[in-house]
Formats: sequence, structure tokens, C-alpha cells
Amino acid sequence: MRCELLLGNEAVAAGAIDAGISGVFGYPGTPSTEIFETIQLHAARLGPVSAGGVSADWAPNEKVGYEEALGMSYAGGRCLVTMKHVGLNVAADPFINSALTGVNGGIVVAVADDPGMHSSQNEQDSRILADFAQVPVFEPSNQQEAYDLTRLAFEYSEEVNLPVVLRMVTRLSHSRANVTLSGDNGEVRSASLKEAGGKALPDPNDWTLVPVNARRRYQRLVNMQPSLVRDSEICEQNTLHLTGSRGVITNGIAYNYLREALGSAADDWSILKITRYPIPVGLVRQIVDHCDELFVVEEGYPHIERRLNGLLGLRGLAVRGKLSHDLPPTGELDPDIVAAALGVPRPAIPDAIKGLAGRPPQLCKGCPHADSFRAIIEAVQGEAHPVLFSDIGCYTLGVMPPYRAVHSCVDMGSSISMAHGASRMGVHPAICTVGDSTFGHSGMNSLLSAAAHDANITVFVLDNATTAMTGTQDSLSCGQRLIDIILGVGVNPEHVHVLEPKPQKHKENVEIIRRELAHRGLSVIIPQRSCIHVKPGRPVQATVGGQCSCANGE
Ligand SMILES: Cc1ncc(C[n+]2csc(CCOP(=O)(O)OP(=O)(O)O)c2C)c(N)n1
Ligand code: SF4
Repeated sequence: MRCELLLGNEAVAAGAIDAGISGVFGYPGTPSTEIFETIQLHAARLGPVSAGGVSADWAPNEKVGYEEALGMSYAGGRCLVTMKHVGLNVAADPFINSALTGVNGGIVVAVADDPGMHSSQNEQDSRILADFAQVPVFEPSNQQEAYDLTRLAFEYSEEVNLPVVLRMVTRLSHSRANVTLSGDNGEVRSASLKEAGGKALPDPNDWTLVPVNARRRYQRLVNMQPSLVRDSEICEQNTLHLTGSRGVITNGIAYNYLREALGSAADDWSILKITRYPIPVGLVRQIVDHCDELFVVEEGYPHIERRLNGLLGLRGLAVRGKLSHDLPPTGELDPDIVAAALGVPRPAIPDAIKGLAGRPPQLCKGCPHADSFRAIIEAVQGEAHPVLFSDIGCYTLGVMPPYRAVHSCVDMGSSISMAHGASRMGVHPAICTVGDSTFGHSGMNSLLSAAAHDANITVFVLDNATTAMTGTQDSLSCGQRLIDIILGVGVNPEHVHVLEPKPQKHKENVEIIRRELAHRGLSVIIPQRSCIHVKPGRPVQATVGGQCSCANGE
């Protein structure tokens, strides 16, 4: 046994290593990223997979990451898949279908939700997608549980032959607490590897989802649901404390807010803490029967509350929560909000954190995107209605003054397809800005379509040689490979240009952009300069057709 001060995300990583994973797969996204990065740090020490180590390479997107994990599971390895909540939308196809195939080596999908949208475009609740896929969810309320539940989730995944979702949220992912690890990484891990190892390949009929197999596998999934509910009811992680006639059903991090709000009065309240799903119906029934007044305090969507209310509500018992407007329907909870809803005195907030000044994000000084935006803005001057579609990355900050050069940001990879759609309505110039990592994530499919139809759009792939926004992880689609992809999907090389976004090159860059805006067809411009936080030595300047296409031929 040893004790370490860990982030929630680091605790998940430690749990996965100790559970004997052979691989971690995923795509960066706040607040999940440190899970993967922590395992990456240990991967070098653990050696190659063939020698009991861990494979830890970022995938180009969450769907690819999930499928790579599924392949490793097929071959008998335990895998952790990491992503932020919206990443699960991208991985939804293999995720939902893997509930039918089942797993061979255990799969745990660590998804970090972002209630309050600290760094996300929405605050969707991953429990809903897991419920949709009909797979179990484990939801830690603290760092120790993050470690313990990750290990347990691998065992349960193999026991029920299903992927298990581990739902994290920002506050848990990014706060630290002491975690007791079950021993020296090496010995616990080898025991887990032994337990997990030696699996025969599965029956191909179970993994080939043609209708005759898929119907059988879906029936298996549906038939399993009552036993999954029973497991939730009898597991020791779902705890029921019955005492007073006022009760609360709560989940994950919200349990901490509840404890803080109630303080020593917590002992007088009946509390059901749900840590494992499907919802433990029997435990819910007990607290409902016991209480005269029932609150549901849950972080995320009113998932449990909706189930309780059903269509008509519980007979004779008003359920108070988000749906009844006792708690706010959006944003994060906190002890103060919970105390107000329960009608108990509010916990005192230390003065030090009151009135902290906000720090709106902005492009770093010297950022290559700033020079790209300056050139684009000048080039479109004189155009009646330029529309500047954009995407998700540091460059989305081009929405702020002085640039105001971002008119849309919806989901990763959307800028090219949206520009393409708008061009079909006659919008000109239809411009889009997309980063190199986002391009590799899903933008390149959109470019394939734009190239096939020679869409009248001007695409800027802003190559800063990294996935900057999430902490400068490697990008799989920068430098020469980026250009090869662009040419490979069929964009006319005459309308592909590499620029150096620098003040000294501003004038010539503006000229090239103007020329391409005048072209009634597809152009791709690649402003290429490393993010200032990328270490020298990462990908070098690349060229179209082996020769730089900048106006001065450099
Ligand atoms: C589906 C999905 N996955 C992950 C993220 C997190 N995320 C936001 S931007 C980004 C990548 C940014 O890299 P790039 O496009 O190269 O732009 P840069 O930040 O380097 O300018 C990622 C991974 C997200 N918002 N949505
Ligand atoms: S991290 Fe890099 S890409 Fe992002 S704003 Fe700063 S310099 Fe620009």
C-alpha cells in the first residue's frame, strides 16, 4: 500500500495501469486529457505490450481510438479509452455497437463531462449515452473511488462481457486528494495481467453484426438488463442510509456538495448515493417508501429524477430537483446551491476565493494564428458578405476582438462542411479556418466532399504542428503529411498554397489569399508556423509537390 496526492484523472490512470491494461486509446479533450498523458508517462517504463507494457499513442479521433481499443479487446487485452463528453458522440457508432459484440479483454471508457462548460461547447451528460447503449456506468465521487472503481470496472467489464463507462466530471478530474494505491504498481499490475491474460479469441459470429447475429446479440443485451440492475442493487458502491423522513438521492461529485451543505446534519437525512448504474431500482424504492419529502441532487442532466418522475410522477410524493426548479437546470452544482435548495444554512465561503477576477482566454503573444487572421481580414476587405466558418482549437479565439474573424464553431470538423453547404446557397466568399489536428480528426472527410464537388470555398488549414488547445499533444496531420492528405483527397495542386504566417510575409500572404478568393472553386491555404509552445525539432516546413508554393518560392 502507498498513498499519493493525485488528480482525479491521475487516479484513473493509476487504476487502469494496476488493472493490467495493455493499451490506452483516445483523443485529447478537456477535462479528460491527463488520464491518457499520465499513462503515456508510465508507458516508457512499462515497455512494449509484448513484454507486459502498455501501448499509448493518441488516435486521430475518438471513433478511431475506440475501434483500436475494440480490436485490442478482441485480441484479449484490457483497454482504457479516454475522451471528453462530446468525444463520445464521435465514438458513438462503435461504442453503441460494442454493447452487442461484447468485449473479450475488458474495456473501460473514461469519459469526462464538463458541467458548466468550462472548456466545451455543451454540457451533455454521458450517463444518457451509456443508458442509450444499455451498458453499466461507474461514477466516482472522489479520487480514491476514481482509482478503486477503475480497477473494479475492468473486472466487471469482463464479468458481464460489456464495455463499462467511467463517468468523470471537471471538478473531480482536476482536483487532488490523497489516494491509497493497492501496492507497488509492478506487483499489482502483474497479478492483474495474469488474471486478464490467456484469453482465446472470441466467436466471430458474436462480433460480426450482420442481422442474424445482431438480433441474437441485441436480445442478449436486453435480456441482461435485469441482472445488471440487480448487480447495481447489491453492490457495495451504491449506499443507502435510511433515517429521517427527508431524503436525497444523489450521484458522484454531487454527493460531496450535499455532505458539505448538510454538514453534521447529514446524519438526520436519508441518503441514497448512486455510484453504479443502471439505476438500482430496489434501493430507490426503499428511499421513496421511507421518505415524506425527496430531493434529487445530481450533477448533470436530471437523469435519475426523470426516471423517478416517469410520465406522471410518484403517487403522493413530490420529487424536488432540477425538473421542479428547486435546483438550476444548467451549470454546475456547488454546496451553496445545494444548501439553498434543501433549505439549510449555506456553508461559509472563504473570503480568499470571493470576487476573483475573470481571465477570458486569448491568443498568446506571437501566436501564428494571429498573423493568419490579420492576413485573412485584410484580404476580405471590400467583399460585401464574407462568411468565416471556423472550428474548434486555439484559433476559435479569433472570435474575439481585434479579429472578429470567426462566425461559427459547432463541432470538430464542421467548418469545411458548413462552408460547403453555404456555398451551395451562393455565399461568397465562404471561408473556413480549421486547425491541423481538427482537420485530421474529421475535417478531412469534409474536404473529400468539397474536392469531389469542387466547392466554391477557401479552406485555411492552420498548421501549428500540434494540438495546441488541449496542451500541445502530437498532431497526426501536420507538416508534409497534411499536404499529402490534402492533395490525396483530390484538391487541385494549383490552388493549394503553403504560407508562412509572419508579419514580414503579411503583404504577400494577403495577395495569395485575394487571388484564391477570386477563384470560383476549391482552394486550400496552409499557413504553417509552429505554436510558440512547441519544442523546436517538431515537423519542419512542408511544400506542395516538393517545392514551396509561397509567392516568393521559398
Ligand atoms: C469531439 C471533440 N473532441 C475533442 C475536443 C477537444 N478539442 C478541442 S480543440 C481540439 C484540437 C485543437 O487542435 P487544432 O485543431 O490543431 O488547433 P490548435 O489548438 O492547435 O490551434 C481538441 C482536441 C472537442 N472539443 N471535441
Ligand atoms: S498555445 Fe500556441 S496556438 Fe494556442 S494561442 Fe498560444 S501560441 Fe497560439
